[in-house]
Amino acid sequence: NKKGFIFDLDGVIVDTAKYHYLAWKNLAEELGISFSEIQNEQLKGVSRIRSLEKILEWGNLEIPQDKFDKLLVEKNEEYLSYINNMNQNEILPDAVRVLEYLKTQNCGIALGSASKNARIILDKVNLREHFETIIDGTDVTKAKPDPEVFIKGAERLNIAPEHCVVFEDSVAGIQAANAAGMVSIGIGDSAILYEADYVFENFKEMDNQFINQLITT
Ligand code: B16
Ligand code: MG
Repeated sequence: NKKGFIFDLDGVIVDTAKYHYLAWKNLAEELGISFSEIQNEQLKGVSRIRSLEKILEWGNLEIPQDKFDKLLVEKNEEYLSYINNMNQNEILPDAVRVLEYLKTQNCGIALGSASKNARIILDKVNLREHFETIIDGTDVTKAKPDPEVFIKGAERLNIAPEHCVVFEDSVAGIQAANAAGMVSIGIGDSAILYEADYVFENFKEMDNQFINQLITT
């Protein structure tokens, strides 16, 4: 059976989480809401709209819809200003090695991201051609932890969900992969990503032997 591998973007392929953090922090502070890295952890993998809703909840603040929409635009503009300066040096360690190895093993490779900016980011770091198909925030109606993004990825790869493996850095994303019936692999802190089937600090810690085991079982 051919295996499918679905990669999250932010926090797995590139470290854009730090740019989301900066942009959300500035926005929160403008609103007089404090915002910590611990809270930022809860926004990883979460859609843009839901992220702003959460920040407003934390600050106990209600705002009219037009202001809400304006803040979303502002946040994205600031985020894009950081993205604009990105280059290939910002690809996370060994992500390309794993992508290239999977290709030599004839596996299906997809991107499954909540971000509406996924294609812009992949182009910035010159990785777009590594993915057979891209599912991003413009393709889904239900955000992670809903499995929609990964189920769509499996469909596009034409591989059954039980033959797919997901790499994720977020709690919501691991939950989405589990709900999709896929093997979930956390990239990051095992204390945070304890719901994953396996956790690696980063791709450097993942050897080809482990990948072969995923391909053959
Ligand atoms: P955008 P991923 C997610 O990307 C980020 O982790 C999350 O922090 C962000 O709010 C979301 O994308 C939406 O991003 O504002 O660019 O549409 O981790 O699913 O690749
Ligand atoms: Mg992520």
